[in-house]
Amino acid sequence: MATAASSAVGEALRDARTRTLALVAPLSEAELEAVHDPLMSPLVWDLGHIAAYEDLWLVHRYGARALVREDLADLYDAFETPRPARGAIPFLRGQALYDYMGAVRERALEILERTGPGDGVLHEMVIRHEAQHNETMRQTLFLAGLPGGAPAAPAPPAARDGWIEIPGGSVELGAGPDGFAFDNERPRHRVEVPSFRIARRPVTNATWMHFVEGGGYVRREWWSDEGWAWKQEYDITHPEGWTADGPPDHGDRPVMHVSWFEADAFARWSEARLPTEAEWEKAATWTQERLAQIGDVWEWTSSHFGGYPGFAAHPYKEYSEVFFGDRHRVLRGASWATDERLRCTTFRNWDLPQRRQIFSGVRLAKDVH
Ligand code: AVJ
Ligand code: FE
Repeated sequence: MATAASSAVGEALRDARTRTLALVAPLSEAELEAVHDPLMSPLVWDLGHIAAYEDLWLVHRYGARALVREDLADLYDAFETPRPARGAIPFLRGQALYDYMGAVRERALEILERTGPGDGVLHEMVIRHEAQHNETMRQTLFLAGLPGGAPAAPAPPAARDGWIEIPGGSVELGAGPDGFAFDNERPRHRVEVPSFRIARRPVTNATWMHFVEGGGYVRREWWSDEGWAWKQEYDITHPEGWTADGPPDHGDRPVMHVSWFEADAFARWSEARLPTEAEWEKAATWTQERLAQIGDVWEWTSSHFGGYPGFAAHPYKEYSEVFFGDRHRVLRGASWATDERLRCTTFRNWDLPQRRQIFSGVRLAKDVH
C-alpha cells in the first residue's frame, strides 16, 4: 500500500537520517565514542538511542513485530541508563552501530510500505525524536568544540530594539485536537493574561557585555539565593563559550548559552523580568506587531514545566510528565539548531535552571503600569 502518505513519511524519515549522518560524518571514531562532558552522552549513544526508539515505536508498537534487537532496549532507554552511566557501557560503535540503525530503518520502512502510516502520529513522533536528538548532539559538539556546535551562517542583522505592548485579555494557548503535537502542548485552553510589554528582540551579546562590565556576576542584589549559590560554586563569570574578552562572535547576535539563573539575574539588572510562557505564546501569535528573531535562540521563561489543565500523557509518560514540577523551567521558540519540523509557537522545551549547554538566550518582559 504505497500511498502518498506513506511516501511522504518515508521521505521525512530519510531526511532525518541524512541530517543525523551528516552531523557525525566529519568526526573520528574516538570523537564519536568519547564522553566530552559529564552532562552529555557519547555521540554513539545518541545514534543507538535514535535507532532503539524507532525499533520500539515503529517496529514493535506500530508494526507489532519483535524488536530488531531486544537485547539493546534497556541500554538505550534514557531512564534505564541515565546519562552519567553512559560512558562506561559497551554501546554499539563502528559498523555494528550503523548496521543496527540500518536494520531498524529497513524494517520500519517495510511496515510502512505494507500498512501505511495509520494516523501518522507515531511516525511523526519518531521523525521529531531524531530531529530533537540532532540538537542534543549539537550541544555535545558545542561543549567539545567540534564542528556543528555553533551556527555556521553569519549573524543575521539584529532587529530594531524596543518594547511591544500587548493589551490584557484572554488568549487560547496550546495545540488544538488535530494534527501532531506533543502531549504537553494539549489541551488547548483559555487563560487570562494581563497587559504586559515584551522586548522586540532577544538580548544581544553587546548588552550582556554591559551586564558583565557593570558587575553583573559580582553584585549580589540581582541574583536569587539559588542562582547566587550556583554562580559561586561553579565560579561563573560570563555565558558558557565566552572568553575573558567577551563573546566568541558578533555583539549583535542574541546572547547564547546562559542558564535560567543568569537570565533571571540579567532581567533584574535590566529592571525587567522574564516573560511567563503564556505571555510568550500570546506575544508570538500577536499579529499587530511581530516579535523579531524568534527561532535563533531558545528563550527562557519564568514558568515551571507543568501539564495544562486536563493534560494526558501520550503516548508515554517519560516524554513530559516525569519532568513536571518545580525543578524545570520552560523555554520557548527554537534555536538555530532546531529542525524546521519542530518549529511552532506551541512547542514547549524545558531544562534545569543551571543548564547552559542548551542554545538558550533571553527575551525580556515588563509589567505595564
Ligand atoms: C524536549 C529537548 C527536553 O532532550 O530531553 C529526546 C526531547 N525526549 N528524547 C530531551 C527528548 C526524549 C527532550 N527535550
Ligand atoms: Fe530520546
